[in-house]
Amino acid sequence: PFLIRVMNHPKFIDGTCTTRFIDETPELLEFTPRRDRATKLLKFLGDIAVNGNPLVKDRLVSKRRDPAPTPIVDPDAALPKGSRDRFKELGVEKFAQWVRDQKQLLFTDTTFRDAHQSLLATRVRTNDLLNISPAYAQHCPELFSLEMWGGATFDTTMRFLKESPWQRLADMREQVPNILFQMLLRASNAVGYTNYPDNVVIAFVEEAAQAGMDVFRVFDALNWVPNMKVAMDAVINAGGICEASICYTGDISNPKRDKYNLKYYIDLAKQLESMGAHFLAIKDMAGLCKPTAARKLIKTLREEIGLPIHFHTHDTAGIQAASILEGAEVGLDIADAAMAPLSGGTSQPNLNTVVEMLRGTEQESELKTSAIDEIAEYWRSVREFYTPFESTVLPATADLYRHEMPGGQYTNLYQQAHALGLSDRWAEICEIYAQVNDMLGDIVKVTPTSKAVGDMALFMVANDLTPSDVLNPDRELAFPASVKDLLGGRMGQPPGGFPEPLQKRVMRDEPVLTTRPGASFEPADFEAAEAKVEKFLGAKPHRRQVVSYLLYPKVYEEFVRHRNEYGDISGLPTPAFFYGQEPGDELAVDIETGKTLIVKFLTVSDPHPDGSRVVFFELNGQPREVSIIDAS
Ligand code: 3PY
Ligand code: ZN
Repeated sequence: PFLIRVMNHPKFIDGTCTTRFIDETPELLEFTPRRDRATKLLKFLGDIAVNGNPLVKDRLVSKRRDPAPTPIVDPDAALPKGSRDRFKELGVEKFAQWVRDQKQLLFTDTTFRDAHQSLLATRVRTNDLLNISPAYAQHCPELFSLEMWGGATFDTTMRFLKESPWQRLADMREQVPNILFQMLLRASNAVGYTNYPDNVVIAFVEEAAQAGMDVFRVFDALNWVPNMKVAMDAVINAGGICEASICYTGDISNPKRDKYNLKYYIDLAKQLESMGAHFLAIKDMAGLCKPTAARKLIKTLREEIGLPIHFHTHDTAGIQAASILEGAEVGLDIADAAMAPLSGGTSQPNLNTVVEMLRGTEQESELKTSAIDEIAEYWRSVREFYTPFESTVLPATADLYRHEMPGGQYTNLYQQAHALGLSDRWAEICEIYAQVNDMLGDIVKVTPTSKAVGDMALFMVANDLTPSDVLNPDRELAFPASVKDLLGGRMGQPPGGFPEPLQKRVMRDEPVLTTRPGASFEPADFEAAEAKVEKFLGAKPHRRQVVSYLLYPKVYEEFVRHRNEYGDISGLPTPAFFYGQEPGDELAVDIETGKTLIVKFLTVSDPHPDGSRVVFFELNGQPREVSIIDAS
């Protein structure tokens, strides 16, 4: 049997809980009243015992049931000063200057966000992030930041894991007060797939900053600067660190690919600098920035602009560590990398080995080998929990440079193709993806534009359409909604606009936007949204809850429904969350200071005539049973 202490809100643990607590920690509004919690938790575990967790249905089974071992952390030791302390001490401008002036290559660890978004379908649970957080705070204060929020995580925490993204942020913040937190913000698309009204983007940024976010990496999926301004201003006004991105596509080392050439990127970077960015990110979402290109781009950026440069890449091609090293030699300030067990392939390059590769060089990192290797061991075990979400290994061939698919999309699109029975036509899908890009006039492909290109490619392959079939006005074709969004200008404008024949063909007589979408949207009605949320939440919502609803109305409502039924299940160990317990297994869940639930699973009865089964537990030594409808 395994016995695990499940993290609870540290403010409860350290006894600083006051009446102001709920105001400061609104994510707790989504908690159930205490007396119901045990019953709801048993109901959840009972349901898993009888019906299984639909999340892992028909998927490979994880064999790991033991907790992942964490490095030893002395809870009484003072935390070493880290990047966040320095930022607070210096203020943003001086902090950015410090980053630029110092010599070592700094690192952002992406394991908490992009690595599992790229490798494990963004399914890593808060509990697994929290269990290792204290070790980072103690042993890795030399990190520039932890990328741990934003991108797809906001949606997937609620949609699949039935967790509050706000609670994840607040709880990790408590555990790691000394290292900067970083998030990926899709500019006007916030953490969604389509442009939102400006007041939603602004409210989201304000709430994120308030909940503990420091560095906001802002990008627009078409590198369209007008679409970045609202989000960048919101970050600056909220006191955050504004890291504006240039999304890298094409190939600056190949003069034949001249749409996105060196001048294009430098001009873009200068615009972002003049808009008040504090840091500049090169966002190489598909891993296309070859070592020679990285050297040329980073060297020129260092000469042409005054901001620190942060390089993000995906290792899909297998050679991107070389791009980081080339960049480091010409003044790269910060690189993104992932802990070894969650690195490589469509994820980021390997943090542990890149750090070692720099030993003895002028850019040597101050990160300690023993500390990051021990933490890597933890992630190796954690990855074993997520076997159901491992994707088919898809080694990239040179065709990566043809289709230019982002790391996060590569395995995802393959899964979609598989679900449509098209996995044997994968190479063809990749080629059609490239042709769709050509038809669109060669655009930047990253969420959400990459989704539109992927949807169109699948649509064409599934219907055996060639590019000329698509343009043929005599064919009745129902184009995917994302493609209409893109060509209707609702994701913004690419350099040079969209090719007219395709745009006309897809949009027909429907209106096409050429101005900034956010400028023509009605502002969201927060009061009306608040009233709606209050109804299903059963309490007056905090602005964070209203923002969740405005970003993802259906997903948020369904999340609250789950929480009303089962309570907060984010503290359960991952094996129990996916598979329930074995008969005789015990687990311990701290629900608040001094209140621990010890849940021992005993057995499940045969079905009753009404289709229900009784699940027998011991709760803190007392027999308890719950009746669950067997859905099979
Ligand atoms: C996201 O938008 O989630 C991405 O990771 C894009 O690269
Ligand atoms: Zn990425």
